[in-house]
Amino acid sequence: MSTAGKVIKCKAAIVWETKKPFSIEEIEVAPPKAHEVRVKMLATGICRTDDHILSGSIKANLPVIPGHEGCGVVESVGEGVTIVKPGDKVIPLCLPQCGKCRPCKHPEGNLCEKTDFFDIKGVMYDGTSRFSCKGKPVHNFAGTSTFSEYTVLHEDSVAKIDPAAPPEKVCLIGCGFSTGYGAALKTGKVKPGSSCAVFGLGGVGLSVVMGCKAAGASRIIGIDINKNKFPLAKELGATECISPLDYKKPINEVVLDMTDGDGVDYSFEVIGRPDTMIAALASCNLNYGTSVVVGAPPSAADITFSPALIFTGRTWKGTIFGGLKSKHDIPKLVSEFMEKKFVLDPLITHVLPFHQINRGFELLHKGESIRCVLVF
Ligand code: PAD
Ligand code: ZN
Ligand code: ZN
Repeated sequence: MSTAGKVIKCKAAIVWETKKPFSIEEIEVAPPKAHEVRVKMLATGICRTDDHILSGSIKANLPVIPGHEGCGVVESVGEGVTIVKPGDKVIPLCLPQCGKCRPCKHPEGNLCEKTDFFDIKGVMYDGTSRFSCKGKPVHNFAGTSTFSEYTVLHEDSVAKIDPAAPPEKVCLIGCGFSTGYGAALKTGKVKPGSSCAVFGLGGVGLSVVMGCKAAGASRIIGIDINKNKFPLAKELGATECISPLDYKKPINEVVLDMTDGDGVDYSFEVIGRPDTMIAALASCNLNYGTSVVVGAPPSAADITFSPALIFTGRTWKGTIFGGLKSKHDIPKLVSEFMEKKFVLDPLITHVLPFHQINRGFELLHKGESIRCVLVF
């Protein structure tokens, strides 16, 4: 029996209060309105950004259903939707691409004006939510909310992908992989033969390592306080790995020592801490080095740094979604994955049923997982 046009009752993971585990609740998902798409989720990865919502370090309106790294199949579409139809396999876009705003039209831009990452509202374009629980509206996150059996996306936030793509793998292309890989190739524009340092070897940092390797970097220094991350980092392309905990001097001085005082050509901060953002900046060459901030800063954090760090010529950049244009680049990355141009399997250390989401976050907190994928 078709569910199109009807309210769907299903399970979702809700944050009612920060610093508490998710509650798995029965929710009601309203049908998609005009230019919206209702999607049945097949798989979703757990990204540190979801944990920032859970911990409250990124402020969201509560209650909220997080999750932004998923893959699903279209259940029904609202009026006027032509880009997808029921049955299409899709990746929700945590960074939308409306195609009409200035950043969408700019060749180097990707921060679509429809983005809901800053001053987070957690509602659809008409100001209302499609989710409710116990009679109360529930907010969405990043316009995606993949921690739900069904979600509703605006058509700006959906990309159709190869129907043969395995959802429990390509869901990573919805955020972590693309962010890291794009940070190296698109934002950093790493050159062949160059040296790189990657601070933080989680799912996103390891994707930066893969991007640096794909760009032809000859030296990739992986940096993490958790040495358990080192073997995989080396498997994916890191030429050496170091832990700041093994040294008395600041880690940027260690990187300078390792590079005859030159510093690396490119450094990437993939943790989300102001102190490591400065350390990464100071690790790249003082004249022609480029440092890219990938880690999401806590909502409340400011950075104090010496202007001398950039006065000598360093470039300091940020990146959102690896500088990629989501709707345009995601289907291409999925095709490249299907053509075996890069791997995702090593990043996926755990696969759990959706109802074990709290176990998945425990693995992240304990530093035991790289990417834990939840399947529905
Ligand atoms: P993760 O928690 O899996 O990885 C972070 C890694 O950093 C872990 O291996 C930690 O052990 C390591 N670490 C923590 N503290 C330190 C330290 N002081 N020195 C060295 N290493 C340390 O997270 P992730 O890979 O999922 O995400 C990384 C960051 O990227 C996080 O802040 C997330 O919010 C952000 C992100 N940004 C975007 C974007 O568009 N810019 C997209 C996706 C994720
Ligand atoms: Zn993410
Ligand atoms: Zn746009």
